[in-house]
Amino acid sequence: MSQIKTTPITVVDSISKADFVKYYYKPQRPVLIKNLTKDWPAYEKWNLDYIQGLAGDQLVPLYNNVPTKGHKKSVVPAAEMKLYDYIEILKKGPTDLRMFFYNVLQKMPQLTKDFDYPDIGLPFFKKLPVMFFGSKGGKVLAHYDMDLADLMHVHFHGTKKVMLFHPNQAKYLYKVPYTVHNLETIDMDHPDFEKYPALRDAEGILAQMNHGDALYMPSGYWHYITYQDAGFSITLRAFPRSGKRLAKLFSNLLFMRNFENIMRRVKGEKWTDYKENKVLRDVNKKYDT
Ligand SMILES: O=C(O)CCC(=O)C(=O)O
Repeated sequence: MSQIKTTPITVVDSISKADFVKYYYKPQRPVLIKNLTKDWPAYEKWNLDYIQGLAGDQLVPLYNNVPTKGHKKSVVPAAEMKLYDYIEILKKGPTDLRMFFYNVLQKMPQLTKDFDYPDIGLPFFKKLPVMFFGSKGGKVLAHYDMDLADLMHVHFHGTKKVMLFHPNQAKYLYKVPYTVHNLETIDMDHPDFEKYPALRDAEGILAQMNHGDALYMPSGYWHYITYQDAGFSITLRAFPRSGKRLAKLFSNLLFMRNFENIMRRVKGEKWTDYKENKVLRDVNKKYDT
């Protein structure tokens, strides 16, 4: 079966700060680091039972991959339930409900004692450690992070597969205008190359993550994620400090998201349909379809 082309990510057991900066941060190359978190208490402690034990009565928003249509905002929770109950569902699985961008500092500050910001040359922003939860088979739409942060993404409890794309691959990925993701109709695991021929030219990098593995995703890198087991991850972020990337960050956060939500409110489905047709037309015109 035809698949999107990928090469395996570089994997290192451990790395010095000087080497990380020289070989990965400065040139903006992804890398999977096996032992970065072995001395974190989280490495021994973090699993679904542990998080469930600390959940209390808190309610959490849950998201799925069903596109929001009509006049709704672009990101709207599909459900809300107690974290305890959600983890129960995850353990039984499968479910398409995911927890997304859950602010650990605000919601479960006791967890911050279990991890460290590695001294690896990334200027981490310590106020926004965020967690993600998913079920076996759960998929995260291919996207890049709107804030253009450099990301250290650490996985716990099970395994997950991450397909990464350099920002220069966006032209092959059918990015929807005024969003940071590609067309929701694309199945990145079984791509329809007749309908989306540009995907044939995309070249990704594949990372297989196990418990405790840390994945460095440079600024603007696209990621498409498949949970192979129920599990969860934490992402630590370092923001751009100057130049073009900082300007783009502000334009994404202040302009793009608001513009998209205004257009959805005013035009509803006509706007989303227009954009989806436009990206198909614009990308496919180079491919003689
Ligand atoms: O693993 C996930 O569920 C999503 C992770 C993600 O998109 C991120 O860290 O930016």
